[in-house]
Amino acid sequence: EENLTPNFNIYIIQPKFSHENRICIEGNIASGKTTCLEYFSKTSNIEVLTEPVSKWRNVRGHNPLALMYQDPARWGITLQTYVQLTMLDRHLSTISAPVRMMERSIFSAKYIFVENLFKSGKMPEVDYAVLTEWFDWIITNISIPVDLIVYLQTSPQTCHERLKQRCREEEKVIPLEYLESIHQLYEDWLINRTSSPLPAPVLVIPADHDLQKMLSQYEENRDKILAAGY
Ligand code: DCP
Repeated sequence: EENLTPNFNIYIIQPKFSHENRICIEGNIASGKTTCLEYFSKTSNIEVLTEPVSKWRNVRGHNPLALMYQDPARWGITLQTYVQLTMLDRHLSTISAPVRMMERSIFSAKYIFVENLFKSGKMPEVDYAVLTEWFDWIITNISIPVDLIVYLQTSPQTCHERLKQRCREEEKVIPLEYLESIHQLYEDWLINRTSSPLPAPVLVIPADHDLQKMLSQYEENRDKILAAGY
């Protein structure tokens, strides 16, 4: 029988290197993902993609990140639609080294941030439904390979302290409770494994420590991280 369904596999990812390791660094807001990425960016043969947060703060002169924090019920879908696009673009961009490390993923954007907005009653059900349809379409029709998730596991209190020190204008309104619910969603996804599917194996790195200790932990885990996918 003729198959009338169009073939939506529009992205054919050709491996460029004999092994390609795609590593996603995950963790709460201000858990130290950027520091981790910066540390490994000094290693040769690694391509590091930081989170496109500058785009979320400026799309054609608009700041959907700030709008989302000001009025999540109105602007949550606006930010999260754009986050989903920028994440997809990152995942699909041509890989330029045998190892690629990126900050967060299209998976945590949906399973953590969209889920949090909806569950906390800050996103209308219709917005959640539309975002979910988009996400489901993307992951069924487009291949998004991930070989390892590195979970920087923090306490919400530590993130709150770091957030206050960092002083990013948009984030001044984030209360501890917000970080607690993001934390719980991460734990249910990556540790308890009771919520959403895992796209890759998970390596957990305790991340409440000071910078020096964090850097030595990254060094200790270097081989485990970089050998992912082999
Ligand atoms: N954000 C969001 N929805 C997403 C992804 C991120 O609302 N799907 C928000 C949370 C933060 C901002 O975007 O306010 C930047 O997020 P990150 O925590 O990923 O970036 P950080 O710079 O905080 O990471 P780190 O401090 O760990 O380096």
